[in-house]
Amino acid sequence: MSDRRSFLRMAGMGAVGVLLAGCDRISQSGLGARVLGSAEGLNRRVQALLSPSSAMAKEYSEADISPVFHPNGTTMPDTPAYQALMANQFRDYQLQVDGLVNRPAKLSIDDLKKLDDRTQITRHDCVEGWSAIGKWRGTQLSAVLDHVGVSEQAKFVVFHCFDEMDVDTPYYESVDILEARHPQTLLAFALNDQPLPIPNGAPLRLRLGRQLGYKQAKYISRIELVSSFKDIGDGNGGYWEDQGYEWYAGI
Ligand SMILES: Nc1nc2c(c(=O)[nH]1)N[C@H]1C(S)=C(S)[C@@H](COP(=O)(O)O)O[C@H]1N2
Ligand SMILES: [Mo]
Repeated sequence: MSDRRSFLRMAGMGAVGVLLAGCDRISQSGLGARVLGSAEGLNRRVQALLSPSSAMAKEYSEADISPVFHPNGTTMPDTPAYQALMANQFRDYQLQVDGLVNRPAKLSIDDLKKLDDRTQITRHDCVEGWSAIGKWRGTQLSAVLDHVGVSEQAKFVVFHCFDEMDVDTPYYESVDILEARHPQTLLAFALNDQPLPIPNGAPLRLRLGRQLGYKQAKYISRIELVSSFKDIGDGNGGYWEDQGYEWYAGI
């Protein structure tokens, strides 16, 4: 009896361990993702009942800003393309926007600032169980979408990142057009009044007000408008989604 109980306890702890390690590379087993997946499925149904898709995430005051914004996942992409940009303080960086758009574009950080420049203080929640409040400055993604003109067939916005989680497996994420056009969806280039630090995704990262940490793609190289993400990665809409996480990660 007691053996069985301690076994169950250990098994339970194992699952929690995998869950907590979720965003780090050590969790490749898929177990944590499945446990998490069912919790998130429930979360999504509750969320759908409670909050319309237009709901705003809470915005905080300067006094609420976390003293340290803990970096997680990749903290220094080692790909040659990224290293080359970094060597020149990202001055040559251009965000590529293409796919199902009328006018594909390459936009520097200055170009983005001219399209839209705003600041918001919101909370980031990681599935590992930590949160941090940060002051983000960036460009509304909807301003970028208006600039390039989105084709009618486009359903999703895919964020391609510079960092590779495995050989030839770049980090990526995606959201639907509604989430992309939410007023709090930003392409952020500054955190807490400083240019975005490298560990937090320099020079440009996604900030969604209402979804979990792994959706907040760092080190964005390219934004692609698509009608389906089945041909990207393993076809589930994101690196962690390909490991079993829910695509919709509402908070
Ligand atoms: N490109 C890229 N984006 C990423 C990750 C990553 O490893 N690579 N990790 C995700 C996870 S799990 C979290 S919690 C947040 C962490 O953001 P931070 O480093 O600014 O805390 O970035 C997300 N975006
Ligand atoms: Mo995370």
